[in-house]
Amino acid sequence: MTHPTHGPQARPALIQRTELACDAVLGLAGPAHAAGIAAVRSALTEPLRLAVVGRVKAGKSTLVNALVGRRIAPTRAGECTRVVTWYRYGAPDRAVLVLRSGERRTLRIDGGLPEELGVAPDDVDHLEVHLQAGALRDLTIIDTPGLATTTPENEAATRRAILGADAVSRSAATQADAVLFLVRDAERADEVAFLRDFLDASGELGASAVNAVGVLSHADVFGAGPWGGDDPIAVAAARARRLAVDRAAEVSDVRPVAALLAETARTGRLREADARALAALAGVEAARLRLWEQLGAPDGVPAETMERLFGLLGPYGVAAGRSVGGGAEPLLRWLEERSGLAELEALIRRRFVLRADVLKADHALEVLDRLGADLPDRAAGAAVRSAVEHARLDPVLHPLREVRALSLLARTAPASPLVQTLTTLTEAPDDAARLGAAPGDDLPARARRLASQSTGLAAVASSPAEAEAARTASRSYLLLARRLEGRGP
Ligand SMILES: Nc1nc2c(ncn2[C@@H]2O[C@H](COP(=O)(O)OP(=O)(O)O)[C@@H](O)[C@H]2O)c(=O)[nH]1
Ligand SMILES: [Mg+2]
Repeated sequence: MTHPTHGPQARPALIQRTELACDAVLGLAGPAHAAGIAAVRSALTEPLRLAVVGRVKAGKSTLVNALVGRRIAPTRAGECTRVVTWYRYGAPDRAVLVLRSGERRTLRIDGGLPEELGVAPDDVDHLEVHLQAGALRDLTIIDTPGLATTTPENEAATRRAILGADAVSRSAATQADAVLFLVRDAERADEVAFLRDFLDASGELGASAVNAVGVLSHADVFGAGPWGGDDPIAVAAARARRLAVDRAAEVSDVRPVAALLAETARTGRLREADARALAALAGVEAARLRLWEQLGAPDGVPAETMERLFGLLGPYGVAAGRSVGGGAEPLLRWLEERSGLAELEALIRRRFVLRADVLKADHALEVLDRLGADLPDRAAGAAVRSAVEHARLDPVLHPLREVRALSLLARTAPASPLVQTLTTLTEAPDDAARLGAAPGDDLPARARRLASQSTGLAAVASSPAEAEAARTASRSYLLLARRLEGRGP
C-alpha cells in the first residue's frame, strides 16, 4: 500500500496512521484511559479546533461573530461571556450546556445566546453552539472568557479550554489544535508579558509559531484615533508588522483587525437607512461629531440614530465612513476592506485549515506522549512513548516533523532562509510549487537536487535548529522524489 506524504490523499493516510497510534496506546495504557484515548482518536476526524484567546474586552467575541457571520456570541457582560463556548457546524441551530458534572442541557437560541444560563458559570464546563454556518464546516471556533482577568475562574476556564485539565480524558476533549491570540495594544508591556506567560504556561501542548496567529485587535482606534490625521488602520498595520517580527517565536504572523467593522459588515446589521443617516453627517465638523454627546446631536439627526451609528461603526467608522457615500452596498464593501478580516481568514486557511490534519495529528500524538509520561506504571508509560515515537518516524507522518522543525527554527532563527523553505514545503498547494519548479522542469530530478543541497546546508548550519531544519527539508525532498518516481509512499 502506498501512503503519499503530500497531496490530497496524504490527509487520510496521516490521520489513519495516528489512529493506529491511538489504538496501540489504548492496548498499552489500560482501560482507565480508554475514554480519553477515544476522545483523542475521534477528534482526528473532526474539524480543526481553533481557540480565540486574549484578555477580557480584547474583542474576541466580536471577532468570532464576524468569522461565523452571525451575531451570536454575546459581547455584553452577561453570564455567557464568562463560559468557554464552542461554535461548531451542525443543524438545527442549538446550544448545549455541558456541565462539569457531565450533565448536558439544551438551551434555546433566539437570535443570540441567552443572557442567563440558569446555572452558576463555575458549574459549566463549556457551552456548545451548533450552527449551520459555512465558516464552521472545517473549523470549530472556541471563544474563551479571557486570560489574566480579574476573576480567577475565567482564567481557569480558559486555561482548561486551551491547555486541558490534568486528566487526559478531560484535556483531550477540551484542547484546541490552534490558537488566535488577540492583543489589543501591543506596545503595552503587560500585553506582551501576558503573551509570554501564556505561551510559557502552555508548554509543549500549547501555542508556538506553528499553531498560533496573532491579531492586533481594535485596529480602528490606533494612532491618534479617528479624529487625528493618521489612518489608524495603517498605524495598526505597521505595528502588527513589527510585532510579527518581535514575536516570531510565539506567533507565525500578526494581523491588524477591526472586528467591530467586520461584525457590522458580515452580520447584516447595517441597513440602507443607516447608510443614509451616515452620509447625512458628511458635512458636519469633526469636532462636533466627536463631542456630540456633550453638544447634542447635529441638526436633524435624532440622538438614537447617533447612538446606533456609533454602536455599529465605532468613532472611526463614523468619522471616515460618512464620506464613502453611495448607500449601504459601497459602505459594506468599505467596512469589509477596512476591517482586515479577509486577510486574517486567508491566513487562518493557509496556516490552519490546509494543515489541519498535520496539526491535529501532532496534537494527538503530543497528548498520547504526555499520557505515557504521566502513567504511574513506568514500563507501560515507556511502551506508550515508544509507540508514539515509532509513529512519528513513519514517512507518512513526515509532515509533522516539517512543521516542528519550522516551529523550532522560527523560534530560534526567524531570519534563516530555511524558514521559507519549510514554509513552502508545508504550505504549497502542489508538488511543483513545493519544489519551486518552472513549467516543464523535471520534478524528480529537481527534488533530488534540492535534497542534496539541503544536506549540504545541514553541514554548515549555524545552530542545531537550523541543522534539523536542513535535514528535515532534505528528507522532505527525498520522499517527494521517491513518490514522484513512483517508488515510495
Ligand atoms: N472600536 C472597536 N470596538 C471593538 C472592536 N472589537 C470589539 N469592540 C468592542 O469592544 C467591546 C468588547 O468586545 P468583546 O468582543 O465582547 O470582547 P471580549 O471580552 O474579548 O469577548 C465591545 O463593546 C465591542 O463592540 C473593534 O475592532 N473596534
Ligand atoms: Mg467575549
